[in-house]
Amino acid sequence: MKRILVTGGAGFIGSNYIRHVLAAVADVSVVNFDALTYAGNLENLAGVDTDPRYQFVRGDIADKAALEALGPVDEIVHFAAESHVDRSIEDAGAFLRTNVTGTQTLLDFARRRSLGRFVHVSTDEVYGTLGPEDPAFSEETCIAPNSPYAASKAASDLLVRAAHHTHGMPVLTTRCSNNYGPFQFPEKLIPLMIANAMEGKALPVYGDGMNVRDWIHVEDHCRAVDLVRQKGRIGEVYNVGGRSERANITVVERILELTGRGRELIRYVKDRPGHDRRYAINDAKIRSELGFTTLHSFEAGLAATVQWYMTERAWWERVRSGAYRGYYERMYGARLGE
Ligand code: NAD
Ligand code: TDX
Repeated sequence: MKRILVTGGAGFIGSNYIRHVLAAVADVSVVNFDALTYAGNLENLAGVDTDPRYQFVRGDIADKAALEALGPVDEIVHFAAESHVDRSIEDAGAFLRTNVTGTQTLLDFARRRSLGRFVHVSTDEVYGTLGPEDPAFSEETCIAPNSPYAASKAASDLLVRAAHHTHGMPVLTTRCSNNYGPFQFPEKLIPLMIANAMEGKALPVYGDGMNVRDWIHVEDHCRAVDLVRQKGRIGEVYNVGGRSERANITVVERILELTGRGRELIRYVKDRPGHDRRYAINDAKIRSELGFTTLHSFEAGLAATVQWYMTERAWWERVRSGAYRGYYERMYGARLGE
């Protein structure tokens, strides 16, 4: 049985990945290593946390001693990051510490232990921005990050690349477009708009609302990451996309329809500084080399996601109120004597 160290497994994509891999692959177990920042929520793993193949360890990827204290692991899937662009514009400090120093600390740990595959989960934002007629980002597109978040992720990609070239480490990198789906923190566009619409609050649309993102359902991204973990070629980068480019305003209008609210909730607000205009992904490589396909259309996936936020209203209300932050103490604190 392979033991996978999943960093950032209490976040949006990491928790979906743990659910996916434990359900889809019989002979793996998972150590979820997560610092539980504001974005980490163990309630995302409710139900999975009783699986005997699952273990949670609270720790920081930039903390060498915390990593060293881990028991045996075979492979790493690295999701842990500061992930929100607007926060990086306010203060880039945590982004450098976690995304850059943390990734190097994790690489050093993997090298000391001579671990197997190290999958680095990156983003299409490292490629910068596109004009309306530009061809989509391929793996050959030059890195040109525009936000402190994207720059910190690009730095981590280069450190991962260097670990392969210098030390021969068995690394693989994925660069995915915008994810949506269950358990996404309601600071990102889609869950923020759904929650605000449900509460009858204003929906803040940056700039002219015509910025374009390529949306992929989080389950499709998780399947792609695990395909790369199992079958990807060592040292390679794989783009992952949803082939669903949409202008932000189109997404917001559809959320209003799905929640039964009107356009009067839309507020055009001051634009994000340095706001990337368009992301689009050329995903020919992962499709032709590894046979990847997406299973969710954006229309059906968005409708299902709105339905999830309606059914799981208690989940995001606890996030918004801050109540979710007590979960660790209740579940683990007493047992650990913390
Ligand atoms: P998220 O913000 O929801 O979760 C991040 C998780 O990492 C949290 O559980 C947090 O507690 C943990 N974490 C943060 N700093 C840590 C540290 N120093 N040590 C240990 N754990 C730490 O993020 P997400 O949206 O799930 O994104 C996961 C990964 O996927 C990130 O690397 C992100 O760059 C990448 N990505 C995200 C998207 C997207 O649309 N959300 C798209 C492409 C790539
Ligand atoms: O309130 C908002 N209003 C708005 O118009 C928010 C939060 C966002 N937006 C716009 C900005 C973007 O054009 O919506 C678009 C999507 O914004 P985010 O959800 O913040 O995502 P983005 O900046 O595109 O970055 C996301 O995709 C790539 C993730 O947050 C990253 O972690 C990932 O790497």
